[in-house]
Amino acid sequence: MSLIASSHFRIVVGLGKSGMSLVRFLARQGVAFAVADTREAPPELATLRRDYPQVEVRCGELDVEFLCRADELYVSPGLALATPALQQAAARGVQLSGDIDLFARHAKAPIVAITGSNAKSTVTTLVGEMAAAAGKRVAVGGNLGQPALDLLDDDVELYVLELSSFQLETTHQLNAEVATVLNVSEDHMDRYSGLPSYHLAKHRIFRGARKVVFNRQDALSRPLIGEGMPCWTFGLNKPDFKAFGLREEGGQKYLAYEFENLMPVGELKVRGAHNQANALAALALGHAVGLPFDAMLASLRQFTGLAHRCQWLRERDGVAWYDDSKATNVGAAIAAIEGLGADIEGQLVLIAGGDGKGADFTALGQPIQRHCRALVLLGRDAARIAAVAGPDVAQVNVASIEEAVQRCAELAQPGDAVLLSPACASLDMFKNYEERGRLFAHAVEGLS
Ligand code: UMA
Ligand code: ADP
Repeated sequence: MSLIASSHFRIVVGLGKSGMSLVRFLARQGVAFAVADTREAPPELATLRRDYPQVEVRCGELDVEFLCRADELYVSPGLALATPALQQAAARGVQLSGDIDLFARHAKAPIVAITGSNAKSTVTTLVGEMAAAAGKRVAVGGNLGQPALDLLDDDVELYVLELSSFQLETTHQLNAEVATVLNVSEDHMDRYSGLPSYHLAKHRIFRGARKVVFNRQDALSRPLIGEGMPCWTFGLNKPDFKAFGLREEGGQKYLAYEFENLMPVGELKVRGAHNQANALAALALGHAVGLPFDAMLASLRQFTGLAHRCQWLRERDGVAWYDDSKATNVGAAIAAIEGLGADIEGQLVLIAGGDGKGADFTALGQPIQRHCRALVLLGRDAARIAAVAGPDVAQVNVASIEEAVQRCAELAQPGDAVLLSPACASLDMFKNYEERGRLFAHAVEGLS
């Protein structure tokens, strides 16, 4: 692993979770590599120095001459490909790649690949649980948390990967058994020039796919595919051939495939129309890789949802409290407001605001006016959300999540629900969305 200029020399750029998984993988392969990170003290530096003391590491501003000693750079998802030093290295013939590309080259089992602006983690987890219930040795990870390269194992029979647009930017050929874009709405506009370039990144998931699944109610999720490509759709309307959707019979709504009812929607433990769409997407993906319906439906009946995704916390004085801290973009918050708003007797008291990542909040206006009694705003982009809410919804500005909870307790009436669904990233006030959700739940528990 010494630093030598050769046609087989790689540099791992970024030393977070993905970077460290690349280091472990390349070391196992016996490949020559070095590491770079723009930060002076990247999170995994101590681990690298302890476990791989022979690997050269360069921290701080990226040095183009150093990068050009490699034939391939594995760039971490957190680092924009537009970073000048990376672009200069690419212009000089260095290949830019990432952990998912490398994973795809080495995975021996079929891959279920899942992206979308929202619902990725939920659908990925569901498909993983369905596969396990069907008796498959399944490995689940990617953007969800465990880096893909750490999942590689010859015993695995099925990989289920959540992939972000950042990971897909560096993925040239994924060759998934089945790939899907669940939905596309604006996100990460601080990193993309606009929706078209974000959309392009997402659709790289279909490169080399053998089967596809898409959302027939979201045109931006639909891939350009040849005639012979096996393809299933999902949506909340009535399904037709090769389609999953909702059917009504005897006043009951059912999850359905083609013309057959599979199970009553009321048997799902997760709430809201968006979660019905997620269940249908998971069924479509599982079906595409041959999972039996009985195992898939058993998983759906048991699934109580992931933490911080429209998670029910408690009932107090006739008011239900929900933590949707993972709603870090406008599309996610709209799904939660509409899904929950249509489900309750009263109205919503919504806590929103944070780091908007350059988003346009206009689309939030209507759902807020339709479903919200009051808006409790915090964080950097609070005023931009206030501006789209209109004069008929009461608005309160707060400085902390604890104050938000106090104000919501005063504003909510019996039959209402309080919903933390910020439509923003948390990083202006919290370590991450989990911390925001945890502090919210703690304050809610603390209410007398
Ligand atoms: N960074 C630098 N300099 C570098 C490299 C990174 O400043 O040289 C900064 C980035 O700006 C970023 C942070 O470090 O803010 C983390 O970046 P990273 O690439 O080192 O991240 P990892 O620790 O490898 O985690 C990544 C994903 N993170 C991102 O894409 C930002 C994790 O998704 C993922 O779970 C993990 O790989 C394993 O696959 C997290 C995420 O926030 C949950 N994803 C975004 C999202 O879901 O919206 C896309
Ligand atoms: P991701 O991994 O894509 O961020 P999650 O499953 O973690 O997706 O859900 C994130 C947020 O997206 C949830 O908190 C909820 O507000 C919203 N959401 C969940 N399902 C959907 C859906 N089908 N369409 C739009 N928004 C959704």
